[in-house]
Amino acid sequence: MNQSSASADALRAIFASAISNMYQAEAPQYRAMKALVAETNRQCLADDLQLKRRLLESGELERLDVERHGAIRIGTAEELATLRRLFAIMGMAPVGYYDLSVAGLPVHSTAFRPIGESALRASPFRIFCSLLRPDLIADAQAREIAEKILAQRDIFTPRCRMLIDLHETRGFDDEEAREFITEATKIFRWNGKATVSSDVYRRLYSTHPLLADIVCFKGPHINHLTLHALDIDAAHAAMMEQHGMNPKAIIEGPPRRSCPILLRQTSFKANPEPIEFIEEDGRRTSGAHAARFGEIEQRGAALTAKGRALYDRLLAETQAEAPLATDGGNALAYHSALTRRFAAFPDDDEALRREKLAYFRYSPDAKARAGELASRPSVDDLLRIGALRVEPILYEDFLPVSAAGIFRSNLGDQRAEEFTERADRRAFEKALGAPILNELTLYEDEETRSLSASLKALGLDSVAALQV
Ligand code: OOG
Ligand code: NI
Repeated sequence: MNQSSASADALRAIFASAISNMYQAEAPQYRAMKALVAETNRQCLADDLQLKRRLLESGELERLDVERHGAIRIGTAEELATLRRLFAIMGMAPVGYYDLSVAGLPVHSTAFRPIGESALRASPFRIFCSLLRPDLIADAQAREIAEKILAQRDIFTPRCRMLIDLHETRGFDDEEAREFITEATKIFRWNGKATVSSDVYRRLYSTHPLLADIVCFKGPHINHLTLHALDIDAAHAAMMEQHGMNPKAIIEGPPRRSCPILLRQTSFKANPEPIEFIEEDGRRTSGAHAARFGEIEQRGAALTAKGRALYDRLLAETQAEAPLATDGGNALAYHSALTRRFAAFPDDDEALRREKLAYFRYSPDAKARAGELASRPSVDDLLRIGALRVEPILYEDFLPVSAAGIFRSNLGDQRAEEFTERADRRAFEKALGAPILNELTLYEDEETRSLSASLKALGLDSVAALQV
């Protein structure tokens, strides 16, 4: 066998582009949003030549139109465990545990994503993956119906399962790599032919709209893809102006800042699409189902646990002060409360670093020579004389409150139902068959690694050479 030369990074990039093409063909609304975002990004670049140069130099310009993430919802532990093995082939590992029970959603989630700067640069594509939690469905009869249907479906083709096994034992040749992408993409396609009767659909929908979306179809269709907006406020405004786009009233996450933090995101809302049921007597009847939408995001610095606690507190204060109405009618009041509360969050890189609110990547200045340095300089000394440089590490993960907001605006669910918080990370990991990586550890490791490599490059081999 001739081993395929396609790396995990290359497979992920090809997969992301296959998923994008498929979703654009399936969802014209998304295609329209993609065109609109490309246009606002173009505007942004025309207005800010410095930004354009920076993106050009980092290679980001050519990847601007590439999707940053997609999302799926799955029904069983077996589906999750097999998806973990499938995504591993494309260099995507489960990072972060998101408990969505707090928001009244009977799911918990992780993100399958690339790890490390070079992999993220090669292709940033992630899949936000939510697993149904039958234990949160109070209606025992609905739960039973759902579990029975899920037990009967196989979201993978036999060939797909075979290719996963094959890769784990001996890798792919070129033909198998190509086939793998085709088989993997198929899992996530839209199929408007529900596998259930209209009665069963309605029964599950009235129990929880998510239950119907997860259970009634052949597989876990992509429910949205997400594009990078250079200026998310401008892109959101453009979505508001576009006739029939129907965007969410707000941008989830922190307010606009000069030093962006975490993740800001917004979406247009899912529209009902025609589907077919299969009735008990074999007749096909028609119905409608709203599940699929499009999203934009803009990312900023990854926060430390301390920074994240501050973010969570300010966001909770905002929500207490100006609870967002389900129809988003008070978006302006929400927005002004958000801006006011977040004035308490330092908005310059140096303060974020000094107060240990965000993670930073260090790099040495090649021109600085060890001889010019004080004998036991501190990191601050090195920064002051320009021997060390820092830039915030980008946040590559998700935010549970934002995710809940995105879910909610797309479920057509008007009930303000709340479950009590019932995180169950252990159960998720058991289903996954592997531990979930901790995102904070990844950022912290990267910060530590970049600092020690920089010191080494400056001839300050160990931390002992530093004043602490
Ligand atoms: C996932 C929503 C979460 C995000 O960007 O926070 C998400 C879903 O609706 O299935 O994708
Ligand atoms: Ni999303």
